[in-house]
Amino acid sequence: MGIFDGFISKIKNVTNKWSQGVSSLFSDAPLTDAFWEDLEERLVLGDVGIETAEALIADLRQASIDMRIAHTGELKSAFADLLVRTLEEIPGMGSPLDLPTEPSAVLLVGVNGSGKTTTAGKLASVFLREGRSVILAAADTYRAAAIEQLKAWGERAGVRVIASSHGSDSAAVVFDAVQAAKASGTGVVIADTAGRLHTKSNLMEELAKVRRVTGRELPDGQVESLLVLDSVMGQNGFAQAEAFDRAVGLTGVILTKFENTAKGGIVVSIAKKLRLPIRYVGLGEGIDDLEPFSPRGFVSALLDMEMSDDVR
Ligand SMILES: Nc1nc2c(ncn2[C@@H]2O[C@H](COP(=O)(O)OP(=O)(O)O)[C@@H](O)[C@H]2O)c(=O)[nH]1
Ligand SMILES: [Mg+2]
Repeated sequence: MGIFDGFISKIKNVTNKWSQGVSSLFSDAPLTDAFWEDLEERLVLGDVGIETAEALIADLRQASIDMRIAHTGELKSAFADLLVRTLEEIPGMGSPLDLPTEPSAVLLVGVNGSGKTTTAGKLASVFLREGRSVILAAADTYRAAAIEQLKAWGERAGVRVIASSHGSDSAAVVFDAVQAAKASGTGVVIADTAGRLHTKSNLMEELAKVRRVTGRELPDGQVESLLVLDSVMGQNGFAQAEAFDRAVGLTGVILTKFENTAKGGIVVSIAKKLRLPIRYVGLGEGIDDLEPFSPRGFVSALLDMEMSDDVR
């Protein structure tokens, strides 16, 4: 089994009206201006974003001229290649986190409800399966319920949770967790953080402090700052990305609730606009519902076609 098989079979099971609509545009119909308009509309509806859609179409139009293409169906594989190239151009896209040097830390940031706490539990389980030791850090100290929620995930996954009392300093919690990992010489600390927005600047200061404290304890290559992004929010979620990036220096994205989106083009706009690799995709609420993201798997599901080198 390849590492991406789970992702590919799970997204293929999702009835996705958007992808059906996109792939049905490629048929034995002659290539006309109407095709380009329909394709652009489909891409924009699917959350690819207007600028990104226009850029993709300009490239594909050029390919259609170069290749003297007469029917839309003949463009399908060129479009698939273009999408794969657009995604794979981002370093790290299509490979799960490798964190070769331990101890290391993964900070999960994002707005309330995006899925950080759930993802912390799922990611702990992924790392355990890789044979790593994991410590969860309950750095969302803002709500008592958040600490309890993470502890429950810790129990489910069977990993230790470092927590402090409600209202305590979140950077201190992460510091303690990193110390615990250092003491054993191995392990990955996964830090769940707060996402409240109504005190936004305080939140960003607090996150920046968490990142600084972690950075004092571990070198850059051993710290990942991942934005946990709700697929259903689509491009609206991008507004926050910049602020989180300023606070913690984002190194990647985990896209949650992907099974619930009728779109999916968000994947392409993350590559084009945020220029960040998608490391994992959340496909449900259970502990095993986190899969490494595969650009080729995504494109083959979107366009309903087999792609060679699917699973590397
Ligand atoms: N369907 C689905 N629900 C998810 C996924 N990830 C998280 N959730 C749900 O989203 C809600 C908010 O998740 P939570 O982890 O508490 O978000 P947080 O506020 O960012 O910590 C919960 O009901 C989760 O079960 C996912 O990949 N798919
Ligand atoms: Mg939470």
